[in-house]
Amino acid sequence: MRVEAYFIPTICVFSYLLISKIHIYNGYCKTARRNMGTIAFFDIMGSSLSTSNERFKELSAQSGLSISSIKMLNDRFLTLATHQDKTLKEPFMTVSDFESIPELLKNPLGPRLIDAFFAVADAEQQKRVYFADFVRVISHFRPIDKNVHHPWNSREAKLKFAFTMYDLNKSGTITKDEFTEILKKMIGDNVSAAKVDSIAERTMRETDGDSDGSITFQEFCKAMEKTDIEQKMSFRFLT
Ligand SMILES: [Ca+2]
Repeated sequence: MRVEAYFIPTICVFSYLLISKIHIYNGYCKTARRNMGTIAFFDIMGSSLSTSNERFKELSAQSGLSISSIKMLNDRFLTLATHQDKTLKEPFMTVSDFESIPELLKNPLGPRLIDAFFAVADAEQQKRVYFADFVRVISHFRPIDKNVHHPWNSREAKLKFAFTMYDLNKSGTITKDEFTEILKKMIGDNVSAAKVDSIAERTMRETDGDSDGSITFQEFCKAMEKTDIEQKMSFRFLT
């Protein structure tokens, strides 16, 4: 098996979980919104209709997501965010909001998935995920637009996101221990410790270009060079 294959399953697990959850919720929210009426829906956001539209347009330019996808994500976000910043009048999510999603708790990679949301700019420091952070993380799973550049939705942004999943202490490099920890969670208890170690050993050998014991983002990109990350990390419905 090619070495980058071991980096891909995490991405698949992550995206599958996240997206399927949104699918389920999308159906639910459509019904809820129909019941509440559009105006009530915007009232919940704590901002006027026109402010919301302006903001959605901004997020759309950054992420490449369509306005309707952003509205769909907003529905999802509002059902999850139980906190409100009183000054900004903006809802935000904390770790406990993410932990209230049973599918995330059940998944062995759950804590990593939650971490990924807090790894985006500003969110980590404040331990808060605002709607823009939420959109930013999800937009990594949108197919890339070849003609227009969207900063949150490029090949590099996708690779960076995948890299962050393995860089547990956010030092900017992946060590063998970090890789082993994720690998164990991915392939479960059915594989012997010796086998896990030999996979980790081989992955490090083939990815760590200068053999200094850790994988930099550049080395990671090199190993993923031939990987169709656009295809592996994209969901056609997320437009
Ligand atoms: Ca290295």
